[in-house]
Amino acid sequence: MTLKLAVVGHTNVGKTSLLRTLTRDVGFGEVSHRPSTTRHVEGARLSVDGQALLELYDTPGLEDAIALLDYLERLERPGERLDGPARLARFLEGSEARQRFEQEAKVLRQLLASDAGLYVIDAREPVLAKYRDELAVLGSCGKPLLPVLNFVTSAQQREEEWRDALARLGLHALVRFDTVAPPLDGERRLYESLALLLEKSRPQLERLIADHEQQAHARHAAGLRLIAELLIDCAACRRSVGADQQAQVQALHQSIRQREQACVQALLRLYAFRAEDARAGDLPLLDGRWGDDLFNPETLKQLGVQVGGGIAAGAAAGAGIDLMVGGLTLGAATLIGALAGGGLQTARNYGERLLGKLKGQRELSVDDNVLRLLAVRQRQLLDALSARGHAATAAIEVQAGQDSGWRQGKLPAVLRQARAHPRWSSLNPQARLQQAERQEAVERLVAQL
Ligand SMILES: Nc1nc2c(ncn2[C@@H]2O[C@H](COP(=O)(O)OP(=O)(O)OP(=O)(O)O)[C@@H](O)[C@H]2O)c(=O)[nH]1
Ligand SMILES: [Mg+2]
Repeated sequence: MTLKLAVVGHTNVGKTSLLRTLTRDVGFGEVSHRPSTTRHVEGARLSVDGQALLELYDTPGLEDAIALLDYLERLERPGERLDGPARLARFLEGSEARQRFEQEAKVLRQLLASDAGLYVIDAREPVLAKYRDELAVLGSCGKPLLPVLNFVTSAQQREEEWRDALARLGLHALVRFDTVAPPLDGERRLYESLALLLEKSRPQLERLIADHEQQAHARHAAGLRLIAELLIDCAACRRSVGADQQAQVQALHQSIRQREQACVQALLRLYAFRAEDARAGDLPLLDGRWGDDLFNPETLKQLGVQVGGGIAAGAAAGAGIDLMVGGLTLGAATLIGALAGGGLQTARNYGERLLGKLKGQRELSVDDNVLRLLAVRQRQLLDALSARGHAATAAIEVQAGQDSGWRQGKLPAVLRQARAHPRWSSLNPQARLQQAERQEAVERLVAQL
C-alpha cells in the first residue's frame, strides 16, 4: 500500500518548498513569499523501481483557524458531545465548508484521506494562539501529525519555544528540516520519525531511506567523474602557436571557460537544478564575471591558490599560460637554460618539440594553477549542490575551500600524465575520448578527488 501524507500548516511556512525538496523537483507547484500561494491540493508520488511508495499532498495554507475552531465548537447541539472526526464530518457536510471555510475544508478533507500529516512550522514565529488553534483543528482529524520545523537555520528561530509548546499539545516527535538547507540526513530522520508513528508503513519508509542514500551516493560519484573529465580535458588541452600567439592565448582561455561552464551545467543537471534558476540566483560561476577572473592572479590568490613567479608574470602579461614542453610547464628562460646546460635526457625525450620551439613554434597549455583553481571551484560547487534543497532560490556562493592539497604541492600524477596526451582532451582536434587509457586516467583521478 502506498503511504499517503498530507503536508499541512499555516500559510507561507514552506509547505510547497518541503514538497520540492522531498521530491527533488524544482518545478513542483508555486512558491512565493506572499501568503496563500497554493490554492489547491496537488500531489506527487515517490517510487522506487517502479513501485509507488509514498504520495505527498501539498495543501493550501490555513489562515483563519481561530474562527474555524469557534465554528466547530458551535456545531455541537445542546447536550451533545462529538469527538473530533464526528464534528469535522458535520462541518464538511455543511454549507460553510463550501463558502467561508472553503480553503480549510480542502486541507481537512486531504488530511482525512491521508495516513498522516506533516505539520510545517516557520520556527521563526512565536507560538501564537492561531497556531495552537490550527493544531487543535488538524488534530481533530484523528490522524498522526509530525511537526516539521522549517527555517531552523535562521538566526531568529525559536526552536525551544516550539518544542515546549508542541509537547504541551501532546506532540513529542518532531523533525527539523530546513527546506532550503536540509540537513544531510534530513530525509532519513524524517522517514524514521514517521515510521515510529506509522509502524505498519515501516518497510516502505525504510526502502525510501535506502534508495535515497543510494541515489545520493551515485550522484556524488557521477559528479566527481564530471569534474575529473573536466580536469583531464583541460590538462591535455594544447594549442600550437606561431606568430598569432596573442589570439591563440585568447582562444585557449575561451575554450577553458566554456569547458568549465559545460561542467557547471552538467553538475546542475545531475542534481536536477535548473541552469536559469542558478543564473537568476547570481551563481558566481554562471554570471560570466568569473570568466574575466579565472586567469587573474588576484582571483587565484583569493581562492588560496599559491601563485608562483611564472604564472604571476604570465598572467600579468595577459597569459597565465606558459610555454609547455612535453608535460612540463617551463618559462622560456628555464627552457633555454635546460638546453644550454646540455639537458641531454630532456632533449632526447622531447627532441622534436624542442626543435619546434627553436623554429619559433610554441605550444600553449593550461597552467597548473588554473587546473587547481578549476578543481577547487568545481569541488565547492559539487558540495554546495549536494547540500542544497530544491526549494532554494538564493545563489550558491562558491568560496575558497579547504582542499589545501590541491592548492599546494604537485598536481596528481594523472594530470601531469594527461599533459602528454593531447588526444585525451575533447578540446583538441582528433580527440579519442573512449580510449581505454583515458578512461583509466579519469577513474584514477576520481579516486583522488
Ligand atoms: N530561507 C528559507 N526560506 C524558505 C524556507 N522554506 C520556505 N521558504 C520561503 O518561504 C516562502 C514561502 O514558501 P512556500 O513554500 O510558498 O510556502 P507555503 O507554505 O507553500 O505557502 P502557501 O502555499 O502560500 O500557504 C517562499 O518565499 C520560500 O522561498 C526555508 O527553509 N528557508
Ligand atoms: Mg504552497
